[in-house]
Amino acid sequence: MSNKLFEERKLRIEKEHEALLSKTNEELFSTNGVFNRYKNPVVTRDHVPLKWRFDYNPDTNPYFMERIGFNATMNSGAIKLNGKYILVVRTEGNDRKSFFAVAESPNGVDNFRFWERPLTMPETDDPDINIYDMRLTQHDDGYIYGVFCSERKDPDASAGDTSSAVAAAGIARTRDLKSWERLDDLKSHAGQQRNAVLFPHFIDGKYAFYTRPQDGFIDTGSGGGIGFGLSETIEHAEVVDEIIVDPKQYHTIYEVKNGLGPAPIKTDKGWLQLAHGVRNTAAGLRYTLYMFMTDLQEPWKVTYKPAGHFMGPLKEERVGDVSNVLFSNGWIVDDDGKVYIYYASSDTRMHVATSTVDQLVDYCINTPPDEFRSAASVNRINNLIDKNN
Ligand code: M1P
Repeated sequence: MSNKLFEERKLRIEKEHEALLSKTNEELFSTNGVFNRYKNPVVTRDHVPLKWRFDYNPDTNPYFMERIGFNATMNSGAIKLNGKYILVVRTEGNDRKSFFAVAESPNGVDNFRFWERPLTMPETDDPDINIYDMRLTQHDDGYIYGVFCSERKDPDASAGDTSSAVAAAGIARTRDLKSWERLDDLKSHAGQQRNAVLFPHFIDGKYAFYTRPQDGFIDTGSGGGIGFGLSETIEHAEVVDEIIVDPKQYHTIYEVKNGLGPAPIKTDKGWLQLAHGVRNTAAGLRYTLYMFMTDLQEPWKVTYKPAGHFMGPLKEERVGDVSNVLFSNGWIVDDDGKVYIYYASSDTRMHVATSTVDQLVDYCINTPPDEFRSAASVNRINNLIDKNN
């Protein structure tokens, strides 16, 4: 028996969904000249396929209601594969659980469509409660690795404490982003781990990780910043010693904590690095993106580091589930040097900004470094004025 309401709703929802998915994006003019933002977000919760959300059977869903709701599409790993721009999207359901789902676009800036099903990530013997924020690395050993946060309840939480959690770096590998082999979580001797990133090359025949040691689940505590360490194997990865590459520091945009974004981009002047820095304010934590470069041979040594943030949340980016946050864990560099920076705003939706390797290197090398005092900042401005006169 036909159901008019079901048919009308289905038709309208499908039409609106298709219009969203096929909408053309628009590059915005850039006053700073370093990168260009785009008019529309690239992946939102409304992009999630309708077949993941609605029961299409009029007998069991006569009102054509959404059966499974989605809250956010955020912090996505990125890679170019078979000519497609691919995001491994942190997709979060209304049930607060995050999982990974692949969305691909023919041009990197619009028309992102999810693959048919979300990614099935195998569990370890100690199942994750929540998984998120995958960094993708095409490694010398031939595999694509996904390193992500695996969250579990803190086994030492006192009775009645239903919030305390433990963060570890989960590791999985694939060749096609479809079938994944789960490896042991990274073993670190420096507390909990989030924001761990696998470096693409062997160093002294070992796997190398950027890390972010932290004492607690939210607070990094004595964890000093973005770290770096080597592991003999990847199947049972263990970083025994972690050195601090980029320390957190008083009265900076990364005063409270920081963490590396995507795996770095190799250039002839060193590795381009994108990270997030966190400071506290009366309105809560503020997350911005910043950049630095590290040495080509010794990628744990910072060579250039512009003062302050590279990108901060602007306009509607400022509002969302966790407001005043920009977070990036994915970028793609094309053969012609164009860079697609994928970033999430306020833990809610995904955006893209584009630049080039040359512009980003120029930004890192020629933006004055931080000298950590107001007087030094004024001096820096006066130097530029003098140069311009
Ligand atoms: O809510 C902002 C971000 O908070 C965490 O990042 P960090 O460990 O650096 O504080 C993560 O939960 C991240 O997913 C989230 O976007």
